[in-house]
Amino acid sequence: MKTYRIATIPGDGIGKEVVPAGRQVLEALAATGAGFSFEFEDFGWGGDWFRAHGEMMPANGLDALRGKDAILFGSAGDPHIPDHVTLWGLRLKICQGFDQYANVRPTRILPGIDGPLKRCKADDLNWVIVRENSEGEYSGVGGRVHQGHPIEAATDVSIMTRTGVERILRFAFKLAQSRPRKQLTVITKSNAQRHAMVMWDEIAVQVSRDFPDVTWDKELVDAATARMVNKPATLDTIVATNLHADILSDLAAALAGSLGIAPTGNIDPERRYPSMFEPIHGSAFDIMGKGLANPVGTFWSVVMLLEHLGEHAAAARVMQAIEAVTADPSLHTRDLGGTATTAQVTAAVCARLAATASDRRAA
Ligand code: NAD
Ligand code: K
Ligand code: MN
Repeated sequence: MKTYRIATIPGDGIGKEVVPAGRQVLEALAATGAGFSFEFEDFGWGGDWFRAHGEMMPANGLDALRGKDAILFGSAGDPHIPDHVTLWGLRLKICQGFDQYANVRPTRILPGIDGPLKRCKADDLNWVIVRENSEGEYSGVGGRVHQGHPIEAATDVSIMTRTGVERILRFAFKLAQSRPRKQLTVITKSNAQRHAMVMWDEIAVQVSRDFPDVTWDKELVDAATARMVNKPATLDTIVATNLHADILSDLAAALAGSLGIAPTGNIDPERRYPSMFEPIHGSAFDIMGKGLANPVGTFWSVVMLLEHLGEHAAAARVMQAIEAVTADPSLHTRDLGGTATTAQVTAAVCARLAATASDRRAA
């Protein structure tokens, strides 16, 4: 029987609640005849590690992750440590260290969940946002001079390379091609950002020639926000820069009902390194430690993890279990207007997996 080696990194805040819940779902899946097993290793990196060791993860931390089949991540962000320290010291160190350059963010309205768009039918909102995850606005290049003085100047330099832009556009065209509508929207801000974004548009035209069966269009990022709200059915696969897609995907999650249900994969498409799966939300300081976190975003990330491992039947089983649970309003957490706890939702998904396993045995 195949054994997958999975690293779990809960990190901070509600990451410490939702990642153990995600692991429970994977364990329930393996226990119900999935035909494979997991070997987990848990890494206690994050704010607590920083207080003890002065860094968010050990200097050789990537070496400990290198041999894993996948990583399940929670959140980096601690109320007592500046956000740029926690983010760059942990999550971005892994994403950039393992060149996980494609960040894939599916969004759709799950059964039983009401989005804020009253005119939108569930089928009208079914998107995958592809986020460039290795450079651009989050290149980390820049600095401050004359700090604290009136003449202080500061820069965050957005670096886009032809190689980096071409590989993410190629990935997005390929993903669009694999979906039923074969449709891609390329989002830029090439009217105002007249260098890198113009290059992005040019490369999109070049890459599109290799995908004649994909219908594609361009949209400026500000107009794209309005289109997401007013005409959601006109979008399918979307590709955008690191910063633009970061913002658009929180909007997408909110339109689909809650930040708490949205998943993501930080993917190395060339499979040189392990890929990392996580809910798109952060540490949620306002609800941490209270058992109120919605674990659905983590469970959906587990589905993406299973798909990445090639376990498509198991992935479909977990997705069906999630949808059966969201369809029941008594199992909605507070962000969805309900009263269920993280533990209750987790138990319900695990029970559903057990039930479908006995159905399969009976069949
Ligand atoms: P956040 O996602 O943590 O929270 C935003 C709002 O959404 C809060 O009101 C929160 O309660 C709610 N929310 C988020 N996830 C939820 C869930 N699963 N269930 C129910 N409600 C949920 O964003 P923020 O407040 O901007 O950031 C808090 C910290 O998290 C910061 O330190 C930030 O840097 C960090 N962060 C980390 C990541 C990451 O590691 N990938 C992503 C985003 C934010
Ligand atoms: K996260
Ligand atoms: Mn974000």
